[in-house]
Amino acid sequence: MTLPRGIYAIVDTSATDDPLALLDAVLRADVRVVQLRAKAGVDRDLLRAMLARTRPAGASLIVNDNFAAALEADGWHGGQEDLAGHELAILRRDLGERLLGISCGTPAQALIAAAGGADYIGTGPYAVTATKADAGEAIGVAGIAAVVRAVGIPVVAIGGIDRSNIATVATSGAHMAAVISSIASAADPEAATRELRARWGDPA
Ligand code: TZP
Ligand code: MG
Repeated sequence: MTLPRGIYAIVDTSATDDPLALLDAVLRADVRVVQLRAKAGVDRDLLRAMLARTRPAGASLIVNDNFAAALEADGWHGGQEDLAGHELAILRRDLGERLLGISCGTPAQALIAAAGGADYIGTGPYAVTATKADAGEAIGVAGIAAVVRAVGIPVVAIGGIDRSNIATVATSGAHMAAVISSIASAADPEAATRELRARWGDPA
């Protein structure tokens, strides 16, 4: 499946008290790629309730970390640590048509993920973020652009992306911008998402 360009909204259960309300807001703002990030574990009832919203909206729902849960959804996103002890080719095979996204900190990691059949690469952090304690040093436009140049598959930039810097992130050549706090902590998440989309360059 091809990833559309634009905003990749991550519904992180530690960043919101009401993941379904947040999901509804981003779907109203026409986001078409959503990730469920639940570091305390994926609640299957929540996942199914999310799918009941994303499917009619024509949006893809990708599950972070939990591969078995991802098989109920539209894709899986894993980091380098999630790949340890797994054969990328087997994960790719088991996902079938579902999306496979891998977080990569360097062009070298991205090349390996792309060769293993990833549909997209997540890379960052673009800027300093309080959302992920072990996100590492900010890599900026140059770091994202280096990953974009290395691979022929879509790159999703992540980390510290907000209304003030998203237009700059777009200059990296990234295909999408992934956001957690700039939507989850907004007073009006739908309006915040629309503004991010506009600043990214998405048509209204
Ligand atoms: N991976 C790298 S940075 C990050 C993740 C999950 C956190 C992104 O959150 P925010 O709030 O958009 O900076
Ligand atoms: Mg992970």
